[in-house]
Amino acid sequence: MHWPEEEAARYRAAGYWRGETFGGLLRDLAAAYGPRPALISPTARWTFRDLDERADRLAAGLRASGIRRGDRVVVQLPNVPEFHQVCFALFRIGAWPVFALPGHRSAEISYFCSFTEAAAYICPDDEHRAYAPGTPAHVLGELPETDPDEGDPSESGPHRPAPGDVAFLQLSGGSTGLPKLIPRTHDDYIYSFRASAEICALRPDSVYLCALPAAHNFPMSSPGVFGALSAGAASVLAPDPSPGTCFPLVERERVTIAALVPPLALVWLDAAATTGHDLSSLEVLQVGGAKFGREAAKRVRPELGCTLQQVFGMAEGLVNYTRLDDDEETIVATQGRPISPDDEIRVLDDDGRDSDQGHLLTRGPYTIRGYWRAEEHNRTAFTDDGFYRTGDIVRRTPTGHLVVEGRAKDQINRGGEKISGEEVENHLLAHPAVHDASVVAVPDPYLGERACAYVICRGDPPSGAELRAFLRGRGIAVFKIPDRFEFVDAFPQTAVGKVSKRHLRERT
Ligand code: AMP
Ligand code: DBH
Repeated sequence: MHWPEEEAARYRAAGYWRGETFGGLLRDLAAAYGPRPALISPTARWTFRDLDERADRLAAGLRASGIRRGDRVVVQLPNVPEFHQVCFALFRIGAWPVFALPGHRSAEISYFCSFTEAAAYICPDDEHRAYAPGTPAHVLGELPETDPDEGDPSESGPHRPAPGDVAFLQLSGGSTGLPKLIPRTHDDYIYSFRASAEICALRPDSVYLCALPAAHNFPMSSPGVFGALSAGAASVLAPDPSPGTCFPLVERERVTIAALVPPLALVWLDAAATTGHDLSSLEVLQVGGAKFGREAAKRVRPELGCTLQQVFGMAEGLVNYTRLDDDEETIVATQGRPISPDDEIRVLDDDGRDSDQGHLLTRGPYTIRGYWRAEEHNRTAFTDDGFYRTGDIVRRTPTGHLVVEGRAKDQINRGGEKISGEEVENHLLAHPAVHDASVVAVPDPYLGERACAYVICRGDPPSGAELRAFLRGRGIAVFKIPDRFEFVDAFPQTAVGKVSKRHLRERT
């Protein structure tokens, strides 16, 4: 799961890993930027000092409730300052947040809690408690804050989290039956967002808008709220990403940089044409999570008056950015180049030979070497020498920029929301009338892709509406419910007799 010592030493010597922890980083930021705004929501304004003190008070309360270093705690919260308070409180204890998304429901939450043997579940309201019946829950609004003890055990002594320790578990979008958990360390993650903040030219008077779910890796670290904090900049937490909510916030807080997925960027572009709100403070619009088409990308500068930055990243590590000073053609036509000079990129054809276009593999100072407790899956997801097989098909330009051309993994990218085909198939197979199911991506002009379920039934097929209701009843996140159902007698097969998802995709 960890980097070989030789490579770790190299990353330290290069100055990427600086031997810091999240708890210590926030302490230093509070000392440097104390009274400046750190987290802003429509109803709250927390300074760096507020965040530091409130993280301590919550760490003390959570410790009193029995949470210890190394415990896992499933965190599912909306975009509120308490989300980051919870993160830093757990980081200081050395307990690991497991970052669920707001859309996750009982199927996902109960799985995260049982698989990680979670010590607690921190959730938005009382209704959510039912998602994790056996796990003690803490509800937003009633988080246990108390006065920190003298000689806080998290800040000294043998129980202090170390820079090489796992800080949290992030979720992979998944391409196999169940989502995989991604162990990120203090050292590697702090490097990724600090270097990102530099690439995005963040400074203390920058204002970052977090409109995507704060738990997602993109708004968390590319450069995200953590990157903004590390630069002494403020973050505005939007309750939802719509122009109706965000444009007034951009105007009121003079937002300089915002991050969106492609479908939202289109909605923003259309709304900007007629808005009465002043968006002139925007300097950079980041778009990532799914491919942003060239024609849409070309609209950003003329219509929003700011620089587009394409971001191609993954929670497993590697993040690529177009640079703010790249020429316009590179900005609109590529998904950027890696953060680090030590991000190793390999592009291999189907036969495993180095090529300009093909399968993207990567290894580097902030890319994991293995998923958590997934030994068997790790044998195929990583090469013997530690490269992560991203499952993405890319083309590499002579300047080292990457263009995403497709995907080899069994995943649907629904406007940036990742769906594992196999996971949804397994839920469909639980329906008594379903003999077999295959869930694939179909093109969509707005979302890029939608999910289509091909289903072979026993006897009379149920309606699409019935299968949809069935999946809802299984408690899976709504975004995973297929947009379309097609009933067929057989699936096309590959030469070796496996279901050919490629041929299914081509049927639509
Ligand atoms: P995850 O593993 O859930 O963090 O999702 C990461 C995946 O999202 C990548 O491997 C890509 O398939 C996809 N992705 C992220 N950003 C982009 C982008 N800018 N263009 C195309 N695909 C992207
Ligand atoms: O899609 C992603 O997972 C993603 C996109 C942009 C990501 O993890 C990131 C930037 O860090």
